[in-house]
Amino acid sequence: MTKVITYGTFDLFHEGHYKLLERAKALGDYLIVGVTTEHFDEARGKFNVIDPIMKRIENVKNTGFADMIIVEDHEGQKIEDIQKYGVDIFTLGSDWVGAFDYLNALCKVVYLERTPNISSTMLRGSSFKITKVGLVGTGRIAERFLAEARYASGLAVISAYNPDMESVKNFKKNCAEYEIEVETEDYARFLKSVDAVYIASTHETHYEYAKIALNAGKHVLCEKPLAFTRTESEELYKLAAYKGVILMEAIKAAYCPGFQQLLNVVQSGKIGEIKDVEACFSRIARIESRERTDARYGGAFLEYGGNALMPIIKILGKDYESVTFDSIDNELGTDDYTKIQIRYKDAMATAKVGMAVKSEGQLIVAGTKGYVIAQSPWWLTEKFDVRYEDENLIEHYEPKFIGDGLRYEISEFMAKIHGIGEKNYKLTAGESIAITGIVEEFTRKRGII
Ligand code: C2G
Repeated sequence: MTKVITYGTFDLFHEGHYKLLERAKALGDYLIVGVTTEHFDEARGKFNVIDPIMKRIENVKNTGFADMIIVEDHEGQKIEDIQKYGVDIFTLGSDWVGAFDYLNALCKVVYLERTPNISSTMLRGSSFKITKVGLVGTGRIAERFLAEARYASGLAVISAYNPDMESVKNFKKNCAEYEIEVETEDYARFLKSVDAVYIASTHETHYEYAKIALNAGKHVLCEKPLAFTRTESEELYKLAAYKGVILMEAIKAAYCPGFQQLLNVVQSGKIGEIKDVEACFSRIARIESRERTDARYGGAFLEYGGNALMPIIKILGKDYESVTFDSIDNELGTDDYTKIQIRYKDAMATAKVGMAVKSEGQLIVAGTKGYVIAQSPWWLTEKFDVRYEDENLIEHYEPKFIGDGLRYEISEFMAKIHGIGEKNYKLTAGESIAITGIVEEFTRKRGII
């Protein structure tokens, strides 16, 4: 009996998939089909899969060609499967020519001609209207957004808004290749040209820009801090719900796959009850940067606080009992370095942020049985360990992370807009509002608002 194996995502099942499976089956007597998990697809840079895995399996099954369906969830699995199932022929479409020649050492490799003019990517393009995105603000982060948006599907960044001519001049110079229209006068006019906005302007403008955009029925991805007061943040989420549009706070780490895995490990009970979370985020900012020159809204906390507070709120929850701050200030009166102590009924947490003080950017979650440590820079969560009293016992995790991480956040924003994927759990409105609550305590205490 000749055993054949093939793999695929089989998203939005189409004729190309059908013909491939038909010919794969004809290569032998028994066909095994490996269907990829969402996690594996995300790890190999496919963020845009629409059908859930059960539906994709069902579609493969309905062709009647597969004698066995398996799930593919990690790199290197093909080698395992071929040996495990005694496979004679490995086959894939001709878009993969050469990529799997190394499997010739184990079995015969056959590339089948790809069916022309049909693909999941094409179908994705026609199932949704492309979301036109506008950038509010034209600083460094807006530039990074443009570069990363190319890896997410379903959107086109078409315009930008900023009344600051100096910043617009730099943006036009640095981002000429993207051919973005820049509006410098009329925010309402700019909003008319887009379906969604990414707000990356200065902190104090986030709330107003977000509110106007939501009122105009636009989806909003807003940089942190979303607002300076809890009431404002609540108002924005209520407004988004009322208008039936998406509002997301852009705290990048929350949307990264590695961080999700870390949360799962923490919540699995492996390290017992959680008693302490320590998160540090520091970056020595350039002397001419806004966070170092703005005497009112500059400083480490407003710039990086959201990053360090996010894992605390995700792990210990929204209902803290008290928050205290301690800062080292500079001559402008903004904070170079701030420690935030948060007390919960049965646990505590510390967040440390620095823009002119550098420290180890790690995340430690301490429990009654052990602890999780995500090594610097934890916010990418490319590696973390679970460690115990017995120092010989270490479980090491190395989740995949691609690019600078923004593409995960952008993909999540698009998935929400298109109504695909899971419910909103990566950073909920409640968690984002709780983070704003801490921002409010800081801004009030220091007389910023
Ligand atoms: N295919 C085809 N003709 C098309 C489109 C796809 O023959 N017009 C084939 C692909 O070459 C592949 C299979 O259909 O062999 C499944 O395609 P995808 O769902 O796009 O999966 P892919 O990303 O190619 O997964 O481990 C996963 C595999 O490496 C391949």
